[in-house]
Amino acid sequence: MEKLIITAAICGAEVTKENNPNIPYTVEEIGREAESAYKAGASIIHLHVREDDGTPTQDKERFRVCIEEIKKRCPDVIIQPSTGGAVGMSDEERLQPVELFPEMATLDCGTLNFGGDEIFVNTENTIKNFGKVMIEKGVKPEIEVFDKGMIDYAIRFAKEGYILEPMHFDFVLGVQMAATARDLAFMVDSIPAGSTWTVAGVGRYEMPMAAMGIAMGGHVRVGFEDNVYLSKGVLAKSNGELVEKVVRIAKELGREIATPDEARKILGLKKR
Ligand code: KMH
Ligand code: ZN
Repeated sequence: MEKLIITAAICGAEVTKENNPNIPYTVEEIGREAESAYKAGASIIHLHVREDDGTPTQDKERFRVCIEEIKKRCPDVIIQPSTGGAVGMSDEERLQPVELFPEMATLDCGTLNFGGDEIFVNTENTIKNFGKVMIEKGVKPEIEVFDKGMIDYAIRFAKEGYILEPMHFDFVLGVQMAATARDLAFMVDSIPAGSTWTVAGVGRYEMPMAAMGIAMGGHVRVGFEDNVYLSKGVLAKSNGELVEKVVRIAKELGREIATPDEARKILGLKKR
């Protein structure tokens, strides 16, 4: 089997220090969490940034300093800024980190309920525009899909020229769609041949989905954005602890861990 790409989603836009005091807000904290994940075996950092008080922001300058801090600590890691940002942000706000020409960025392929009254809005025009800008800037999208219909959107938009193939998908399970073996198998079965995929199980589904992803030959995303616990009732001290757990499971199942350069090869990225 191909080597395993581990993505660490170190921060997110929703979790706070009330959920886990180790959630990073400041530039130094974001650097610290990226480094802990990288040292443990993550080759991609999925990046949201915050103001020092924890407020989520898509500010380009904040991304620039956080990316510099991460690169200082983890020179070869792949940095994947979010273009999802936080619920309620405008498209213009969300797209800002793409202006920094990252190797990758997320591309959310549909609208979904995000808890309570919150709706994470991604209209067809938003998706097409984000896809077009990413093609123009040579940024590889990680296509975030929260249900199977979003895979179908991505396939359609690829046919219409808004997304380049081969596509790389992230199945985010346990938000809109359930996180079960059947659901994951359905998603894997639904993507075009030649695509790559990773799975992010949310909350208590993080490690079961990671184990399934490893066994099925896909890739894995873990981190505070998706889950703040190392095990039931035990808060993770760092993103590194979550990545270490994935590495242990992978070793037991005979999957080697990809370095950032090996991940670049698997995903067809050009180092910047
Ligand atoms: N924070 C969510 C509203 C992404 O990074 O692209 C969107 C999100 C997905 O986290
Ligand atoms: Zn995210």
